[in-house]
Amino acid sequence: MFIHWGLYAIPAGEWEGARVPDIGEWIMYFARIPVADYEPLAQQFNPAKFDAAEWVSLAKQAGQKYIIITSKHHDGFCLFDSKLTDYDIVAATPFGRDPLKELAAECQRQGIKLGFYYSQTQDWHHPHGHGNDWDYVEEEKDFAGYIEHYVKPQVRELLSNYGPIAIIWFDTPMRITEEQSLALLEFCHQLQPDCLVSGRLGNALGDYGCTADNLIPSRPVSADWESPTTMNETWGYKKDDHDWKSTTVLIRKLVDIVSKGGNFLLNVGPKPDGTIPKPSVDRLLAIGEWLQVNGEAVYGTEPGPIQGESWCRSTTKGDKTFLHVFEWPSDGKVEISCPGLKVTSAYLLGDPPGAALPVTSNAGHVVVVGPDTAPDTSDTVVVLVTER
Ligand code: FHN
Repeated sequence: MFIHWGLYAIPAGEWEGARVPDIGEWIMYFARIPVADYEPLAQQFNPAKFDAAEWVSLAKQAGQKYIIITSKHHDGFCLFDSKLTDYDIVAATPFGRDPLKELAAECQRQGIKLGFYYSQTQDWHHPHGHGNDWDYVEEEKDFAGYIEHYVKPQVRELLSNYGPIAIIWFDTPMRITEEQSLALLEFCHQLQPDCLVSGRLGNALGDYGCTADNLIPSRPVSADWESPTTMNETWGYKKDDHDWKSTTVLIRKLVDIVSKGGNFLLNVGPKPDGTIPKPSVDRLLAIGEWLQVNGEAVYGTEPGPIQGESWCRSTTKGDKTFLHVFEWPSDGKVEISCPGLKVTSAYLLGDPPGAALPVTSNAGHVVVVGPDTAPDTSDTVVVLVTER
């Protein structure tokens, strides 16, 4: 679960009565809002309905295995208690609590990993951070000093005060130099050797790769990678964005990504009151229900041998190949050509689970006969037990 939450949830895509196009968390940039006008949003930030236990439990019900939350996005507002600035949730808002502390405790309690998004280059509030050229003059900025005396100490706080952190998710590297990226990478590893550093640290450094937003590669990728994905068109909450992807689309994205060896980092943009929008909750719960039945074909699997078909995807684990059928054939006859694939038996993971299906397997041509109508219109998983 990716969580984009910050002051931008208050304007929610609208500034001075006008809609601001594009992604919600960029409102300060797109509307060129001066720091002096944006900063006071903090006085309104009072998410009384925020409940860390509920968020973590939702992620778990959705079948998600890790949470990444914005500790500081490009607007510079810190969603954690930082000694480096007063522009943080504890010092600057009536809320006065540290949600990252509460989430860290809940993640420990409920047994799920926690990571922090941190915008290392862009900071539109800090006079020396990158990106704000409407309040400050880019050429006059001491970017190196900002990295050394602000970014690093904040990263130290994040990796010292919240227990074990699974991932530090840097983003939009832009002007960061190779030397600065490398120093940050080593710094994170010194502080928490088991913490992964995202590939958006910059300069081709980091512990794993990340696709562009909402992008899925066309073929399997053998390195470790992740695809960050929105449920609608924005990361941060926008009240007028109702362009929700359907549950079927999201399940198929998850499966497409896993069938190519990646992780799905699916975003929610909570509201300023601390609640997660209902369309997001509904989709997460539906994905979780699908995973309850079909999780075996997702978790801990590798890309399967059948690739490049539009109607299906495949994953594999041990002696099983999981065929994910998106478009179920109208006669119920599922046919695959896959050289070398020798199938000894087949069954459905779902409805009715485990019942053997008639199967023939000749020289890599496999035919499984299932029901006439799709058992699951999003993705029916046929388990092919193979000869090893
Ligand atoms: O600029 C950000 C954007 O606001 C959002 O955080 C996404 C998430 O992957 N990353 C950047 C754009 O790629």
